[in-house]
Amino acid sequence: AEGYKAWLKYDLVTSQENIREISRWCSRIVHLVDTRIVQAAKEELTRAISIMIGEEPQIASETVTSNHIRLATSEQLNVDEFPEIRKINEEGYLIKTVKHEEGSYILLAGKSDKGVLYATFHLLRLIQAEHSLDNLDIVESPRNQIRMINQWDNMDGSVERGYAGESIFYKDDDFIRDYDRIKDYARLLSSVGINAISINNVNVHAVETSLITTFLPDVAKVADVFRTYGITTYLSANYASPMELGDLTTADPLDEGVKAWWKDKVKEVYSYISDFGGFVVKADSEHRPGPFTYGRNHADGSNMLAEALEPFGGIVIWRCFVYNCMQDWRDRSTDRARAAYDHFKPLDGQFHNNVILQIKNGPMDFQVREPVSPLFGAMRDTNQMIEFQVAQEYTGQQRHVCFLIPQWKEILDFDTYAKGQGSTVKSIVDGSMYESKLSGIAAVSNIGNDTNWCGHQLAQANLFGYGRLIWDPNLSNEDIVDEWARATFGNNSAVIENISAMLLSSWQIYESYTAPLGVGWMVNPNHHYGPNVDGYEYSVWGTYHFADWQGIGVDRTVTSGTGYTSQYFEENMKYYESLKTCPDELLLFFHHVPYTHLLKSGETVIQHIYNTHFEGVDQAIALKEKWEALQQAIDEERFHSVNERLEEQIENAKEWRDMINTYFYRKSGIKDKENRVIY
Ligand code: BDP
Repeated sequence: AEGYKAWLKYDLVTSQENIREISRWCSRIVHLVDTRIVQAAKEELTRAISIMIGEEPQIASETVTSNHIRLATSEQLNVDEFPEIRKINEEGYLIKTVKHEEGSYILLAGKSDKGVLYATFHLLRLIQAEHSLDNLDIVESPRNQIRMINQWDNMDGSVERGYAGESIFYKDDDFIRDYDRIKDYARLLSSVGINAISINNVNVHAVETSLITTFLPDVAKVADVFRTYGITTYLSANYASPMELGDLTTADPLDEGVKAWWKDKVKEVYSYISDFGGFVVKADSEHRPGPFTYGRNHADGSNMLAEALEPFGGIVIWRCFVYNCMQDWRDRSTDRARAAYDHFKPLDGQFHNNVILQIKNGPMDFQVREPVSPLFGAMRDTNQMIEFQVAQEYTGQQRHVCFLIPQWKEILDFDTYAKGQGSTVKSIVDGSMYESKLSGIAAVSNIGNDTNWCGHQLAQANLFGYGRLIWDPNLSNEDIVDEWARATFGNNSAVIENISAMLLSSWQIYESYTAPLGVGWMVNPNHHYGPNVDGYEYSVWGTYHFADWQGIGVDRTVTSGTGYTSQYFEENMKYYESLKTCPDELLLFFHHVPYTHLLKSGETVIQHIYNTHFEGVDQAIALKEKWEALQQAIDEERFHSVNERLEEQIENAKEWRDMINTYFYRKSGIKDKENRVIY
């Protein structure tokens, strides 16, 4: 199936001229180094080139005098000839066309074998995009250290917030052991530079607790597949494991028995997986166990695990998604947006240096629009990483097109002012700003066992783009889309143009027909798909919009609201606090305003709501028209599957439009200037 191959399609090249050009360089592969990772690189090259030019390349381990691709690490290179190798980091690489009398070659060189593999995927991307190979001169290093994917897979086979079928790892409380599929996933991840994966849901239930006991041989096998692609395996751990597994009656992090238990356990894990990455932990959140039960804090909790992992080089990735999910909506003194900062900021400096805090990009929960979490930059002496959600839980669940790279890029470029102007989130999470020992980026995966991995064919762009963006946060949205579209659909210019236009506008389109002006939520409770204006309004989750007949929005100011704005550094605090400067798109996140409040755009809030909801639906319809124009240029399988989803997107967008508009018309009694809203 076409969808299965995703962006590693490697179609047969149709022009004879291009075939000659590729063959000229690629019919021989010389590897001066041979590790399992280099073997994976060779295998990928062989597979790709065989398909693209219809002829299998020859492989040799010594240099030949005819043109070839040469795989090497810094150990086999003459550093004076390739001084760039000094500039790259452990995972970086060079791609260079080297012309010699005695045989020219394309050099794919890394400081380590991982770099060789990354260079391989990069070269293949260039070939797929019909790039000339004659004068390549590329020097690359990943900007971020940990580039991670979190699977939210459960062992019963379900995937929490999974919109692409079931798990590719588990079924019926056991492993599936389909290593071919896992390998293909590893190839997809590695091809965009992902180097870490946690393979089970952050909500660790009874069965998954046994991943660190009876299932260790299986975890080891999965880790082995990922290792070949330069990816380190992690597990989500249940904080109450010692109790859950029946060994102890407490999970108190300061209890000597508990400490000893984890030390033994970790030792056992490393006896199966010598390069195990460590644990991802969701503790004291949404009914998960944690140190609070014992009157301990999150530093106590994470440090205890960190001590057990430390001798083996393992780390603890401790999530900051901690808040009271049983709060009283009538109590305005609590604000869920404040929670992460309130819990963690006071603990700055108390975490061991093999603990890293994983902070969701926004203070709430992966909404279409949120401000950046104020925790970024606020903890100078604590390792931090950011968490995104590639899975589109609140952004159309892979039934709507919503290309999220522009959102993540905006977040990474956000200036926190932590150390004055220019203190961007990207320079915090890449570790440079505070010279953190550990740093990086993680995201919730969007794949499942659907043939095309992501349910929506176009949702593959989010996984691809995630990897590319965190490798190099300075890549542009346009470049990422262009790379993905060429590798996935070929080089037909109409296809590239329309798909790029669709993806690049999709986030704004989704935003315009859903919850307005940063207020968020308004989704159906539990499954979170589709509109439900008051679905969460009078519940315990802390997710409110406070709409009444006079106005809407959450007052998070210091002056009259929850004081959330005070968690930002001064520049941003003032910026959000004042109605004059607070940007339109976040207005209702920070302020409660009358419907007649005038936006910077010149529209009133109520008219803005009406307009954007009508425009959004029109734009969704236009998305489909752009796609339909490509019918002749795209295979039937992918054409129809996307077309069906676009159909559903339009219907669902109409539902959003009508429900939201009618609701606000009734609340406010203010008519749409253009008389489109039905009472
Ligand atoms: C929310 C999801 C929930 C997750 C939680 C988390 O709705 O299923 O368990 O985040 O991140 O977005 O822990």
